[in-house]
Amino acid sequence: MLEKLSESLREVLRKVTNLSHVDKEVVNQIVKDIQRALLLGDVNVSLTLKLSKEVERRALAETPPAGMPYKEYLIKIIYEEITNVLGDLHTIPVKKQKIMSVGLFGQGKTTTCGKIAYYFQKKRFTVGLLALDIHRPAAYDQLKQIAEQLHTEFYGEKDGKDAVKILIHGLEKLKNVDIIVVDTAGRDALDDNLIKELKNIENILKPDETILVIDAVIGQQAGKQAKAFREAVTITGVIVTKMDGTAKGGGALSAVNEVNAPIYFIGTGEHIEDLELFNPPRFVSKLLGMGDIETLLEKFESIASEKDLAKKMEKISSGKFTLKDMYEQMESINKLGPLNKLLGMIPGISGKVNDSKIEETQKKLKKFRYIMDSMTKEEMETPGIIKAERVNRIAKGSGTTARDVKELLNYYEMSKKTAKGLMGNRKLRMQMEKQFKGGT
Ligand SMILES: Nc1nc2c(ncn2[C@@H]2O[C@H](COP(=O)(O)OP(=O)(O)OP(=O)(O)O)[C@@H](O)[C@H]2O)c(=O)[nH]1
Ligand SMILES: [Mg+2]
Repeated sequence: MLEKLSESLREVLRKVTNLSHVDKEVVNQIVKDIQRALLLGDVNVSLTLKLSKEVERRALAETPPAGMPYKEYLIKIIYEEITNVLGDLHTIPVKKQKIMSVGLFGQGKTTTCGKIAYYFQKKRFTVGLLALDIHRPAAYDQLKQIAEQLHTEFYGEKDGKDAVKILIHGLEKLKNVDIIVVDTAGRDALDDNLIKELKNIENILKPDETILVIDAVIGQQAGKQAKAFREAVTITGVIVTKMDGTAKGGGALSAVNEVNAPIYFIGTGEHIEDLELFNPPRFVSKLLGMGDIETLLEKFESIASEKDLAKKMEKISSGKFTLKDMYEQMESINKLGPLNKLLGMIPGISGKVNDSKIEETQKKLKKFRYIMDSMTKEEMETPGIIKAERVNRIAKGSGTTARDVKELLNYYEMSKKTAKGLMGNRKLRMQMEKQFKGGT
């Protein structure tokens, strides 16, 4: 992620670490290096200047606390100033609400609407997706497909011409869901028509959150665009997408400075779960290469503290282990992220992991997910009903083969037996139950 920006900033820090002495001249040189690093990473000029001047000012004015070498203090200042630009940690409120996405053509709005829906679904909210992109004919189908994949509510009018009318119908149709996520149209540039349309939608929808979706690939013009959107509607948060697809990303980061709204999430892939909460201090420590063991621990913790774990144990021990349970199990493994990414967070290991076995397993699990995404609720709860006809339908829907589906079913049978066997072991079971009950 943002390798180029990261690499050039790390270079600066390495230089600082190797300094034999620090004086005004040295600080000047370091500030110049920081400027070069930021500009290379597509951070815009005015932000680069602002940031580096502040580093310079502090480096010359402040004295490190007793016992702290000046070099380390300088690194701390650099870290703090970059973190400052990105703001504090803000997450999107977890509550019933209406969320509207805005952004230019192709930035990832529709995909991100699906990701947001999935995020809230995991938090046990009911979600409805509302398709208001009337300009791109395929947009309706794209969002509908996502809704089907997630089994969420959906409203749209395939050949509708009036976004406001669709919105009014949609609000009525989706009035019972907890969270409404609205997908809007993109454009090459923010023209008058789009502004008018977005304002109309905003007036009627009265969104709790209006999220600017901006991709990390966008480069220097990002700031200008973000500003234009901010002037049209009230932006409450930003999601930076395609963080996996660029070495620079400074453009998007500069844009955040323009909209004056926090980054809620970053998008790190095309798949529905590729959405990460954005934590500026952690992000910057990673960018600067200060091994991020904290993220790792927290992720593990969140999984261990799954509240309904104890309940699940009970279900499994009574012999009911459905595909849904297996899906959830795989999901919690998935939450940890790709194994190689995980290992990369451990200082010292970064970049050294390249295990084709890990990749193979990951691929298979991903395929299983696609297959299960194509099953109905009923099939997930009572896998016994999945016979030849259903197997074929599921294979078609998930873009796999009947053989893959059968492989999954075999895998499920095996997991079920393993789970049952484990639970049959009384001593082990009591031990686990004790651990889970005590741990939550
Ligand atoms: N690698 C990667 N690709 C992404 C991400 N988010 C979206 N994409 C891809 O970007 C492309 C455009 O995404 P859409 O969601 O259709 O973008 P949009 O803003 O709705 O586009 P329009 O409706 O045409 O304006 C698709 O191919 C997505 O799969 C991300 O975080 N990482
Ligand atoms: Mg779209």
